[in-house]
Amino acid sequence: MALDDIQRMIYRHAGHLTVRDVFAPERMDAAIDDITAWSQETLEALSEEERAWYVDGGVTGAEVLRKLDNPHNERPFFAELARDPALVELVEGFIGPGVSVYFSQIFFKPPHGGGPKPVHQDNYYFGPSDLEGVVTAWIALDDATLENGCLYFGDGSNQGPVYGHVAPEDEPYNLQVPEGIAVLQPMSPAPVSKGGVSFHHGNTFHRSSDNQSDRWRRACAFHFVRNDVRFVEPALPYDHDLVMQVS
Ligand SMILES: O=C(O)CCC(=O)C(=O)O
Repeated sequence: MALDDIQRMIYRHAGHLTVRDVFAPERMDAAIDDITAWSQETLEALSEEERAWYVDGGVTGAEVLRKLDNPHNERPFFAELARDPALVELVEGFIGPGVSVYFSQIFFKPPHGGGPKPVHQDNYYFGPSDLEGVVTAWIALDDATLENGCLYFGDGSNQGPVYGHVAPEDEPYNLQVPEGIAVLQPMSPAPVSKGGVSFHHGNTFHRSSDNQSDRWRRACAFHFVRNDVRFVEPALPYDHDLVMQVS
């Protein structure tokens, strides 16, 4: 699945692009089955302290995980998804040939739950040697809508600098663009239907809201990097042994 010239231009100018129907809905259903089993196993093994950070049941009161890290390393299903030839061809269209998954995440937003994710830039988290060498592929496992917490992007913020981030004292991992800078950047919503992929440049400001609907919003983000890029200044301790080369 190759990018056309217009898609490349949109990505270069806006810093993000949505491609519909990259994956069949049945494959997304299989992905949901896999993360449901994985989150059940994970919930059973969590300590009380971990529970406070990872669990978010929304108004249902049910125990639901906020996120799970590194599905490409933990689950064969997601390793295969990251290697999907159509996905890899799209990724190479943004950052060039020869790419790896640096980090990956499953995001769960249960009905009427899944708190907001504040404005941030992935390149602040990862600290790459080449800011143009990182693209996130955010795969919609469910339809992501304005009501259930789709992503919002700051158009053109990919062309600006990476700002120093701050974090609330009790959530040191929740790094975010300082309020005074974030408010100056208009953010536009990017709804994605199930099986579509929203790609964003590592500098692009993005955020999501809480889920105000009766429907789930689950997504898998693969943070891809070109193979020559080094991670010189990561803000969090990423495990470089988990980097998975896919082309
Ligand atoms: O899915 C979300 O709410 C946040 C996603 C995100 O920050 C990312 O994929 O980089």
